[in-house]
Amino acid sequence: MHGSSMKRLLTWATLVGSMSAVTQAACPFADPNYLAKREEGAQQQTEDILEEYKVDDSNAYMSSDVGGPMEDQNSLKAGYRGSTLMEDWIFRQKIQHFDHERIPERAVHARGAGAHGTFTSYADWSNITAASFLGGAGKKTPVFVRFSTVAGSRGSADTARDVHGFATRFYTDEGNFDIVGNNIPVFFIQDAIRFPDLIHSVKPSPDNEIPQGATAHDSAWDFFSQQPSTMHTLFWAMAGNGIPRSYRHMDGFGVHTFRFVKEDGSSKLIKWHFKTKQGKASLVWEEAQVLSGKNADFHRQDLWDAIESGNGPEWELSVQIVDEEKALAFGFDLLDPTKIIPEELAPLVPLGIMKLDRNPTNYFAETEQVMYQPGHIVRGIDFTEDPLLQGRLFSYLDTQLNRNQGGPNFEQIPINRPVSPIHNNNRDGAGQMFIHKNVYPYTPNTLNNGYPLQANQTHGKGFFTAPNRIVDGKLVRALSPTFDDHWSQARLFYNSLTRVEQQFLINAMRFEASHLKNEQVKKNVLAQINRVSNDVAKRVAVALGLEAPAPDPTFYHDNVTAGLSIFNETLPTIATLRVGVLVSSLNGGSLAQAQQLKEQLGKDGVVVTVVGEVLREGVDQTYSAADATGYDAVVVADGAEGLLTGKGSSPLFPAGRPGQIVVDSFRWGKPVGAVGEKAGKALEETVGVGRGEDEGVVVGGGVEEVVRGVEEGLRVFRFLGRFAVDEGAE
Ligand code: HDD
Repeated sequence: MHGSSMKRLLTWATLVGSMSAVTQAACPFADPNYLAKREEGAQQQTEDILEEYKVDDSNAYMSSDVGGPMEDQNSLKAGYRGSTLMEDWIFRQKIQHFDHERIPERAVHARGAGAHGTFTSYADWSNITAASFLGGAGKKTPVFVRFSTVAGSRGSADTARDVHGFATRFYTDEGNFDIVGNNIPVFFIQDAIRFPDLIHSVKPSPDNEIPQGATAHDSAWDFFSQQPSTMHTLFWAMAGNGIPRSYRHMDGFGVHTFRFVKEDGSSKLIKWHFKTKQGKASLVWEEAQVLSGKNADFHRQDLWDAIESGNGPEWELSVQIVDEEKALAFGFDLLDPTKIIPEELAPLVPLGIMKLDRNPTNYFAETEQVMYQPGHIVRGIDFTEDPLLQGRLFSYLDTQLNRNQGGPNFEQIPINRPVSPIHNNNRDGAGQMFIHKNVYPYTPNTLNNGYPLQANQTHGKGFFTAPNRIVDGKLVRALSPTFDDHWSQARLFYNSLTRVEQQFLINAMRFEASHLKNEQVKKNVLAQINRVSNDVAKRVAVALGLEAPAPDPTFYHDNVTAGLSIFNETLPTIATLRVGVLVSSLNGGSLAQAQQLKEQLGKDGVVVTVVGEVLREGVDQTYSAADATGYDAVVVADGAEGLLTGKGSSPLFPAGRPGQIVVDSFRWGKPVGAVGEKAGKALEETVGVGRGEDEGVVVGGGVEEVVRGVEEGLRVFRFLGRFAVDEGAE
């Protein structure tokens, strides 16, 4: 038995022992089954908690929904050519089921992908929280994480520029705990009552449903510019955070300030951070746009493949901790979800590690039916009065009712069930899965000896809210004046980026604003950006052919903070990154070299795809299917030079495709390499630079030199020197 589980059992046994002296009959925890079930919950930790619900069709005969055998797949007719009979209930059952296969897609975050994994606590954190999943070194808790984009519908492309959802469920031994967060630590609005307005403005136009999964339209920017609380989040989304390289290469945040509550009831304010162990990385915008067409499933595919290859992604779960009295001490309000706490003011305390290592068995049953709620908290964690969070506590519960066709039993769906036992007086409802034996489903009762008893902190570990929390005040329908500054932190974010990232952000704003038709909206947008930075406003204005606004300096400052740039650190691992090796399928030497490259790069977990004119042994993909978006780096093998320069044009692939793969890779800042003199020369001709002339271009050497160079290049990930920056940019 796991050490901490043993300790847990002892603790509970001791508790039960002492309670039995009080009143044996009235104590639910004296029930040996209760303990066994609870312990079983803890034991299941690393196992597949859904195993018992899985259906295995191998070696089975087909049966109807009520278990009778089904013979064939023709409907029952009056004669071979006759009409179908109403009495054909097999037909009716099958078609009826099909007609009801869909549940409403999520109103937001409809597009997503999920995976199972485990959270392992680094230590016993009872000095800061009573949350049991943080209660021991090495303690393991199963998790299910769903990543998503916000605006697009269920079939939209993964790489649309958007905030990304990062929702995590911990199946703790004291119930389900969800962190329903994003990959951006702040949010657009400060009061949940404005959420429908935000979403109506970013969703497609109500008349023609255009554009899908994109904010480049008047209504979104009209709202952003009229609701300046959006500025900070908007700046994050316009930078690389809106277009991550993969779900694995982004951080996650709980966004709101929450509370940690200790056994003694005392509490502190906290913010949740999931820090990616893969390193942060982002696509470049044009690449993301091409990907939307070439591979709309890019992110879900990446997550799936990484897990299947045994390289499941990891995140370190950390918190920033602040004393309750300091909620206003930093010059902004910790209840305001548009603010970060700069790491210099409250360092990250790493609590444990989360690893995702198992793909779902069934997308609908798991990823589509998982129903997260910020209201799913466990003992030891509490809310704050953040008005955005408060509103979410209603919205998610309500939305799950809608998604479960009005039935209240959605928590009984396998992916939503806790691993701890459920005992309460909630009854009936559509799709009730439990058969309750208790015929006295009310509290208080004497007829069932008081069961199920109400828990309290001594018996059954009761509280969900910090006992010392005081909430009072006069009724006001307004936001706190401490929420008023919408620009200083947007500027802090901008100041903290590298120069090229700043340019990417400006380019993104130019792209979005260029799609605006209404002149007044454009001017309003510039006015808001100008409150953050005159530099940004001027540079966006130039592209729009509008006059640059005069500085509006009230919120200007030169402060920077750590940890916000995506590009200023190298990646800690290159495992699972993808390299395309371009060969000529007909050239044996080229193929042999590709194998060498594959073996050597494969040692570090890099995934190599060999691309040739036709599929044959040693060739994984054809040029007709290949594209620069499919790889993080490309290498031209000896023998492919003719294809690259276009001399070897062929009907087997679109004109110029091999050269285009190299050119696009180079333009998008990826490492490119070529083995040997001839391939090296062809690569130089194609991208216009040769050995030593550009970082990240490795030409002419042998296989080993190219492998080394490409690996170094992958760690850098994108060579920012290749991107043009506005002349005179500050
Ligand atoms: Fe939300 C889904 C994250 C504000 C209402 N939200 C949803 C999901 C994520 C977030 C990750 C997808 C969960 C999944 O994968 O199933 N939402 C956030 C964050 C917010 C936020 C980080 C601000 C800090 N959301 C927010 C507000 C409201 C909602 C203010 C409503 C007042 N969100 C919803 C929803 C969704 C949802 C309509 C759609 C599907 C669902 O809940 O389960 O209720």
